[in-house]
Order: sequence, then C-alpha cells, then structure tokens
Amino acid sequence: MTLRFSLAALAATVLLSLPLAAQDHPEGLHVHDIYARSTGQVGASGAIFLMIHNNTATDDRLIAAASDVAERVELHTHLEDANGVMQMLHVKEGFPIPAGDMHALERGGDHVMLLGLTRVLQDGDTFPVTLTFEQAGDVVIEAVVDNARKPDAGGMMMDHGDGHGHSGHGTGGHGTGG
Ligand SMILES: [Cu+2]
Repeated sequence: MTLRFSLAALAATVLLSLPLAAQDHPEGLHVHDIYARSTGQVGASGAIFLMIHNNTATDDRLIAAASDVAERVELHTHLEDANGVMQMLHVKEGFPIPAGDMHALERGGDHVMLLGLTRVLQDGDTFPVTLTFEQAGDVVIEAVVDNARKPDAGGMMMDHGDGHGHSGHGTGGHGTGG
C-alpha cells in the first residue's frame, strides 16, 4: 500500500516538473515556428530562428545545419562583451536540448547563420534546411523568409532575461535525472 502511494506521488511529481508547453506535444523531437531574415543579395548573410521541442526521453543536441542557399551554415549565438556590445560567436559544440525540454533559437540569442548566400532571398521565399541532431539525426525543415517579423512574434514565454536562453538550466530541474 505504501509502495503504491509512493509511485503515484512520484508520477505526479514528474508530470508537474515537465514544461507546460511540452505536455501538449506528441512524442518525438519537433521543430516549430521557423523563419529566416536576410538582406537578400547573393553573397550576403542571413539567420534562421525556430523552436525545438524534445519530447523524447533522451537528451539531444543540435550539432549542425546545412542548406543550399548559403556557402556556409553555422550555429551561432550572441554574447555581450565587457562594453555591452553584442557579438556573434560560432558555437561549434552546438545547442543542447535536454529530454522533455525545449530550446529557442531567437533574435539576440542562438540562431542558424547563413554565410555567403548563393541565391536571392526575399520575403515569402521558402527554402529547405537540414538540421542534424546527435540523437534524432537529420531533420529537414522549411524556412520562410520574413523580415517583418517582430522578435517576440512567436508568443513563447521564454525566460531569457539575461540574454542567454540556455545558460540558466541546472541539471536537476526537469525531472529527467531518473
Ligand atoms: Cu550569426
């Protein structure tokens, strides 16, 4: 009897500790809310923003991105230097996405960088991008160019007050340790 009670309590604890939005999603790893910004000309650069949900039981990591529309595609983030100036950094180790968690690639933070566009990209254009995950493998997404998009138009309630969407995650806060 005691054991049954403990298991029920444990299950309730695990459910409560999952991020709210993640509970509404089906199993698997999903990429949502994808859009790109670009100045357009061949040779220029651009950036892709999106939301990744990892509704699996396994920690994953976005390790690479590729697309025909640019000579180089890199995973970037923004960091503020000592003078308060935002700088872009190439994040070679990629972005971790813990089991049951989500990770936003958003303006002023992590993003997929397009360097040396091979074609003109205008508002409304769509193009495929291959995201490579450590566990989920290759996921092909369709990005749409939307230069008018506001930074918070996705309506996500991400706490990124310090400017780094992934810096605040501890190791024990998401009910994934067991
Ligand atoms: Cu960049």
